[in-house]
Amino acid sequence: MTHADLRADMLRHLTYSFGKDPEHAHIRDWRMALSLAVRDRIVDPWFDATRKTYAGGHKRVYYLSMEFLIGRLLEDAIVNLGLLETARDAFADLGVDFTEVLENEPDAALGNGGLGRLAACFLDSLSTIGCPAYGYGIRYEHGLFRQSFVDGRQVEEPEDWLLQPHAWEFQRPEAAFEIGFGGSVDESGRRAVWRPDEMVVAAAYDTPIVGWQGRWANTLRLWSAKPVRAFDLESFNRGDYVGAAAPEALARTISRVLYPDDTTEQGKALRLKQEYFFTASSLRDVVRRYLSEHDDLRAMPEKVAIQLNDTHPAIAGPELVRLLHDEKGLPFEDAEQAARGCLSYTNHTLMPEALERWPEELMASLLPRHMQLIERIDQAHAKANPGRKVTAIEDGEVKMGELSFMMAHKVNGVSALHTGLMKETVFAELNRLHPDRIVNQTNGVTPRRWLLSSNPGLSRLIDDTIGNGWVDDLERLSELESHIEDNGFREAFAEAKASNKRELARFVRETEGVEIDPDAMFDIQIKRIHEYKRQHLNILETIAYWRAIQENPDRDWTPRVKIFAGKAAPGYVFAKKIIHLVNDVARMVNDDPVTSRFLKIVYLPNYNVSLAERLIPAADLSEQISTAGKEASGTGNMKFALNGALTIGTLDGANVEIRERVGAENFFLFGMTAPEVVARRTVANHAEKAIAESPELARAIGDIEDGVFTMDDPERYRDIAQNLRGADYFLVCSDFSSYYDKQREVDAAYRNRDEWNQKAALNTARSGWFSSDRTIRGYMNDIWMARSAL
Ligand code: NTF
Repeated sequence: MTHADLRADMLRHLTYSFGKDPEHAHIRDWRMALSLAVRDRIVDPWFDATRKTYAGGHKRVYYLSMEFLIGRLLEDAIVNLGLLETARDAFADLGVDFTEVLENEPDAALGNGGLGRLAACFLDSLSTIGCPAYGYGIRYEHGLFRQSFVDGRQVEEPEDWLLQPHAWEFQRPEAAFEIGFGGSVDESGRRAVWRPDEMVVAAAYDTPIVGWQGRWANTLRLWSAKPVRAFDLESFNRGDYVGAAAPEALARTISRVLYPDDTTEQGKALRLKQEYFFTASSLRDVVRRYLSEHDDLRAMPEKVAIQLNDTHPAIAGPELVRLLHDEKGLPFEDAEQAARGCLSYTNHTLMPEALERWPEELMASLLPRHMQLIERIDQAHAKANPGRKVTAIEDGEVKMGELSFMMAHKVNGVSALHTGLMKETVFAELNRLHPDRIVNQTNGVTPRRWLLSSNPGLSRLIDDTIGNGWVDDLERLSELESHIEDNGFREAFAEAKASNKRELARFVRETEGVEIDPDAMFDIQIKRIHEYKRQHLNILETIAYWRAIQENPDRDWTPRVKIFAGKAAPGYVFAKKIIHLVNDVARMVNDDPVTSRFLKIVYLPNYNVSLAERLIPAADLSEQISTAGKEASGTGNMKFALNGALTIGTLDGANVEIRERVGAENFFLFGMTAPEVVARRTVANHAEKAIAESPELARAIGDIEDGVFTMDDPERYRDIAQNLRGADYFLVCSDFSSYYDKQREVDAAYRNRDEWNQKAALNTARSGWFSSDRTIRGYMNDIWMARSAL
């Protein structure tokens, strides 16, 4: 396709799809026209893929996820179709700014963080590999909230990406299911019959996901909740207009908003409804599709693999048993076995407060038949394993992790360390009973988005050095290693980074009005704000560094810019305080005439996928400083290493594997190991002891306690200080010295810029294993028993 063809297609869409005269088109009109022109190119490969899947009788993979954090889709599609230059030229002809067009697209923020972004990377890899697959989720009207700061405090505003037409989706009025809630179970007949007393319609919206070079495209099918009867005419005729619209409003609530919290359960009936809503509609769709080609439901595992992304879709176990047993008439044992053969479960966290548990009462009132089936599944498990006391129901609650485990043929963790801890801790007993069930699949990230499109400078250098075969075979980055000795290559590598940093400095100046020096070290921590991720460790170290500079301003300090971004769950008070603290410290430090040559702090608001794409390519130092044993994997850590940032980190999650691969000498390790963390917690007054041993820490805590950064409100951070001096569950104090000292090693290392560049380039060259293509192949081979259809 030439740029003239693309231009003609856009003009046609502008005129005939949107009724706009090019003379009066806004950026948004151009973006929509380009999106449709590009979408047209995806439809044929998409149909082809579906035809090939049917014709070849291929097994299909179904990825059920409450979250898909896909971000912008236009650039992804353009890059995967190889149309980047074509589109750029077409807009040059039209005299329209192409970058502005791309940046006009709102982020589809249908997720909170790592779990949702992982699902999005997996979709890209499944299509690139040509594995027949569907993503299933919820079409939230409002994605993750928009964050802004008012006087340094986080303020949340609703996000409304669907206010404007969504260019990528196709509504499927023919694919709709009625989903029930509540009611009772009639057991008088041969089969139990569930009679719900509330119904909503699940309506499907499909987004094609095209893989690298357009060889294959899969479908992301998102469900939207609609009322069975749109409108109550009787109330309307009585003049009760609000009442008339009530059924619609009630049904719609189910797909209205994404719960803005990935680590604590709100215990809300609505959340359970959302979970059942999308799981039940997806499974009905799966069974319908299977039965359109096959008739033996017992053989379903040969053609169907269903992955549960965390426990959010855990109701899939009982629901599939219900469909096969109650509705299709399979004996319970056969139904259970067929369901287990299809289902597998990924665990993404061991934090007790994040492991879903639902009160039996709530479950029984919303899903009475499922509660019965859960009891039966639990009993069957107990009977098969006599003398064992592990159960899915305990203390009046249904434990969704245990239920998922019992109903899955494979259960996986997301990094080697995390999988090991799963076996030793939460699932120890179940692992003893089913020693082959738990497997590891270390997370990965898509190189299409996280290197090729977000870091064009570095990508060009890689292309020029080793060709472009790395994009779908990322381990080929290792071929860069032999070039690292070459001065020319190292300089070009450094220049790619420097240019990304200049671009970020411009962005920070324009959006925040803060001047940062592109030659300073860019030290970046971006992720959800959580105590276990320890943004407060980072800011305490920053305060200590600031004090050190103040005391000795004439020393030759290594200039740094500390960059933070991330959202806190709206109800998580401590996390919001950490945000406020960082902003307060930033205000004071950035205005300090003595230190500001050496130290700047920037907290960028409204962290999302697009902001990550801007920040990661410009990073020198990646902060991965969680308390060991708490971060299941991390995926940001991989993106940074791939883009040539060095990591300062603990032995947690996938940091362990990153360090093994990039080499210990190219990674700044600090802090306690997971077993040391467990032991340290038993030491009486561990925090007090650590504070007594570190004057830097004592002073930094003293500063926030005495209101140094909050003259207007000296009490503001007393409780943070109190927490640190007291329980300090996440061991900020105990790890502080090790972190502070390691940061000084980082300073020294950065001064030898050539050596630093060499380490950075080695990080890129040795990160190929962290491609989500590798991860997906692992799932295909070890869990799904699925093959590429290409
Ligand atoms: C997250 N879990 C983990 O906290 C991350 O370490 C991991 O990289 C991602 O999953 C993806 O595996 C969650 O978001 C949740 F919801 F489980 F807490």
